Amino acid sequence: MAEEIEQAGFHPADTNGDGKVTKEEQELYLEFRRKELEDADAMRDAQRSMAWFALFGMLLYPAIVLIANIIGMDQAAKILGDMAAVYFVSVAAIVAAFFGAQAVGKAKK
Ligand SMILES: [Ca+2]
Repeated sequence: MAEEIEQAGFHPADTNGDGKVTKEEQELYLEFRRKELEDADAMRDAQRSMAWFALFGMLLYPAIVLIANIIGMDQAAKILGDMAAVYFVSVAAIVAAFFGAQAVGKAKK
């Protein structure tokens, strides 16, 4: 922390630049950092649930086509079959992007 302050020339919490960190500035700074961490946490949760949702959709897709076929919705089964190629590529891209982003995030640390 001390090195960072020396490099930047000022303390990040010192918003009015007088070289001192008052109690209010300290509180504001900590509040800001806390919000940043909470946002990052919420983002990770959202990405994770999205990846799971996409994955389940991919796994259930053939079952849904089969069910549509069995209960006699031939038109629905045909449309789902036609959509499958585009759907699988899109979902694979989402899941790949998720794991790719995770790998990059880990490599940075
Ligand atoms: Ca100050």
